[in-house]
Amino acid sequence: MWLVKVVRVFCVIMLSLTLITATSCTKSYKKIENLDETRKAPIGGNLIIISQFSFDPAVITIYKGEMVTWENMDDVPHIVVWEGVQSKKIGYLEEFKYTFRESGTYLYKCPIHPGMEGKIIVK
Ligand SMILES: [Cu+2]
Repeated sequence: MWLVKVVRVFCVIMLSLTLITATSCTKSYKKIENLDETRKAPIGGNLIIISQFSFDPAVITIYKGEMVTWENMDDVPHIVVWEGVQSKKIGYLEEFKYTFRESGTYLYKCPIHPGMEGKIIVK
């Protein structure tokens, strides 16, 4: 008789574990789905590295409302400028962040160093 009880308890535990696992899987799936819909924080981020007097990547495509970060790896300061916007001097290992609220094509440059140019396409 004790064996039947042990088997019954074991079955209840296994069933509970299955339900818990199924529920948590559904939840994490929904989270990923929501993230994809809003695209607020894409995997990898919108990071532009300033290195050896150039922007890498030179061209990026983002969605309206997303933030772009420029990080300077050069030991000289750079500035990021486009129509109506100018960053502070971005020193070595410093960052400049900007959130693009309007769609369009933004051509930017570093006014200190001719030839340093980049492009942000905002959809
Ligand atoms: Cu520069």
